[in-house]
Amino acid sequence: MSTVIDAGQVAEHNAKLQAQLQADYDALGGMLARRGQDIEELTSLAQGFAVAVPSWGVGTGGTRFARFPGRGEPRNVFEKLDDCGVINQLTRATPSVSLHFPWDKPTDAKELRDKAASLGLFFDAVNSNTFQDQVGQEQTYKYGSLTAGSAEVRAQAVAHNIECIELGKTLGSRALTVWVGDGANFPGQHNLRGALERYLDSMRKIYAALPEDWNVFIEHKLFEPAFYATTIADWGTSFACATELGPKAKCLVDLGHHAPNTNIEMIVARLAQFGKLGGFHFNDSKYGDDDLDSGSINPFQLFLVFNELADAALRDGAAFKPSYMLDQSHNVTDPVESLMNSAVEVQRAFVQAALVDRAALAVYQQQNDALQAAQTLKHAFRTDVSPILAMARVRAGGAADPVACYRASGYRDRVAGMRPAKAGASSSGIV
Ligand code: AOS
Ligand code: ZN
Ligand code: ZN
Ligand code: ZN
Repeated sequence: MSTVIDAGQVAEHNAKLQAQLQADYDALGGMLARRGQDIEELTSLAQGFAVAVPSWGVGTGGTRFARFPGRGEPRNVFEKLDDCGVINQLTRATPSVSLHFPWDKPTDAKELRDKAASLGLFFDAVNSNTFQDQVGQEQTYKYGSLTAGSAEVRAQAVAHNIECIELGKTLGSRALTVWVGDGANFPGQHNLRGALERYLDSMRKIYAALPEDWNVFIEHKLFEPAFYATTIADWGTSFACATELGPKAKCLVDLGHHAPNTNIEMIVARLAQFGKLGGFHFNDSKYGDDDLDSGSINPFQLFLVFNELADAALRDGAAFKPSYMLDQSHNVTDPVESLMNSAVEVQRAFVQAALVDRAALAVYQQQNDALQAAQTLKHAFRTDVSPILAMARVRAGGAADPVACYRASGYRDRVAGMRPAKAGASSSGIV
């Protein structure tokens, strides 16, 4: 496997931090042992964690107002993969990439698959895009795609999704994520029930094109770009559609796609209970679909989501395997740094959730001891598992401190020289 950053540089970085890391690790190990927890088990658990990187995340996102390009932005999917390779090389937590078509459409799929393999990467769910018009496209999505009143528009949107499945098959993906911005901006603009009927009709055709071992993930979102009535606005609609379509259809929860203060962990619990939790788009938000870095605003919520996932894993065993993906927009940071940090923050929540004393929690719940039940969760959440995460990375060949190692490597300067700025590089401002 080729590495993007010189492996010697990573080893040198780790050597400098090794004594300090070992001391912190031993101290944490002692504390956890007193609680009856084995740090080695937690470290191997952390090593087993993986979250996919979105190809669109390695470029600067932009907003509806402007996009301020960063230095050395990837100009095509091959360069995006190089950046994803760095993220995984240093974090060892992101071995897969989620592609978005047509942004990432390869001229030669095999070449793309080989490139990924050479970096030790593989492809996660593929994403379709019927929320923009592409140059040369026959029908416009201005008034919807899978739900459009026009049969021609719907046929084009269905064909695009089927093309995504075909591309995904050649790339080794096993799932298609469908997010549509379809909806209405005015009361009366369309028939609310009719739009969902058309959506289901389109999705049935896409579903029929899925290979045996594939899933389709339905991603709901409260609003934007449809500001009055988004067709797939909530998990209830998503659940109903996934149920209607069949066992390969599942729901995808993007953390930023809910009304403020929504209890997302309860949505996760519901979907898991009924076998329809397909996966996640992790990010954080303060007001809406902000697409901020995971764990940057509300790490406790992220922990509570993983607490539900840990509970579901205990109940359902190996069969419970939701897909984890990041979906963020980076406007003021180096996307590689943000994605590395975010992957680690999601991994942190995963490990913290494993620290919850579930036997004690069950007793407190039984006794209606709300205070101690809440404290049991807080106790796990307050534990700084950073040494476990760092040790997991180092043991797997990653960096003790990914951002410090990345900065010292000079990667961004190097690619800035090779990738001259291109107007409009990367995707849209919609993420
Ligand atoms: C849109 O808000 C969604 O989060 C989708 O996942 C979208 O397809 C992706 O962010 C790329 O724009
Ligand atoms: Zn304004
Ligand atoms: Zn998303
Ligand atoms: Zn979004």
